[in-house]
Amino acid sequence: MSAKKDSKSKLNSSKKPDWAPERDNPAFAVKIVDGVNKLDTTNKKVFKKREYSIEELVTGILANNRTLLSKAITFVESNSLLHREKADVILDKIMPYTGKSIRLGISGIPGAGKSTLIEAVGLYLIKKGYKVAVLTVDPSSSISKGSILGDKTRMEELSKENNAFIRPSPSGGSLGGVTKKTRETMLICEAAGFDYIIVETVGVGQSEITVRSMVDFFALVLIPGGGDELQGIKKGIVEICDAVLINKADGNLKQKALMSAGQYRNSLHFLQPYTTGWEVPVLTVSALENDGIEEFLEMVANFYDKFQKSGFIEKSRKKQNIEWLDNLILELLLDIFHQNERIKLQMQSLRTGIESGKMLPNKALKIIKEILTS
Ligand SMILES: Nc1nc2c(ncn2[C@@H]2O[C@H](COP(=O)(O)OP(=O)(O)OP(=O)(O)O)[C@@H](O)[C@H]2O)c(=O)[nH]1
Ligand SMILES: [Mg+2]
Repeated sequence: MSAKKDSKSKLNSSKKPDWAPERDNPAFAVKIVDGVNKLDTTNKKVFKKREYSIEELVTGILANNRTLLSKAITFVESNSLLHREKADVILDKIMPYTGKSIRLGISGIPGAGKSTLIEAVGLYLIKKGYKVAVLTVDPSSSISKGSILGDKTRMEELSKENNAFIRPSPSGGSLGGVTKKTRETMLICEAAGFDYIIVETVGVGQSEITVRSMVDFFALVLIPGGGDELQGIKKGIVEICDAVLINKADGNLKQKALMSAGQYRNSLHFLQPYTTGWEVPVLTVSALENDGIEEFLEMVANFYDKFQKSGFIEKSRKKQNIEWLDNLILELLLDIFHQNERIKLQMQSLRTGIESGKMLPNKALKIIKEILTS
């Protein structure tokens, strides 16, 4: 430090700690300098986050630039109106570059090994020269603003790969909000050239239905033993999947896994497959030991081969987009409804009327209709 600077930083003695020597002393190793005055930024470099233009972000996405890709996704995930507008422009511009990825959904009970499986699948695909993006839809994050998937979604080995991109669920907002953001993030990742987009979700609520409606191939991960009821999953989820994977088929669970697979094969026999013309396979795999991963991916490739040629995938994606629009309309209408000042004024008394038993819901609805149409 120069002598000039030293003299500048001489502290008023009242600010010095009592252990500091009266004068600067070369034997004293610690030099006392002024603290940073947060408000005084004159003559100091202020590091501001660089703002990127929409064009820069779009070019960055198309070039698979991770910094710009993440930045664009932050706009999609943000609840700010300004960011929303930016996200809409970005989505508009990247639209022509979307639709080329294989979209896989992986659902299953908590702890079934979904993340471990996705990591094994991702590493396998990367070795084959593909780019893989992993997104998660965590229903808990919309309720508790935390994430039950949390640390476990890190997929440490996969995240070290240059050709992998892992994005955990955005937190906050309704499940509808989270899934809307995931759909948009998926499109951005497609434009960025990821060959596979894998979406992980816990199959215990509503989220698996919404994930089903944004992917082409939906796999359910179960563990050896126990029927649907024992595994805490809803019966319906088996009906919407394209494959059942009995994971943890290793060590002393292997035999049990093979038995469970047999049982699932039998019961699936009586179910109508979600994808017409596809017989839902039941595979035993071990994500931990990398066993069955190749077979699983071959099966996915067969599925694509068959249904891309037949035009089914394209048709199904169009249908999904219409469903997406329907959901957005419902959300919009609900929003307009709750923002209506006259409705706001009436709702409390209508609710009280119904709760006290003095009014039936159909009477309340009639009043609401009158407000909306008058
Ligand atoms: N033996 C064995 N254990 C496994 C296998 N796959 C995952 N596990 C273990 O199961 C536990 C849960 O694995 P995760 O991959 O975090 O499971 P998950 O389904 O993603 O869990 P959530 O995201 O919390 O629902 C971990 O301790 C894994 O090491 C497997 O093939 N065999
Ligand atoms: Mg997980």
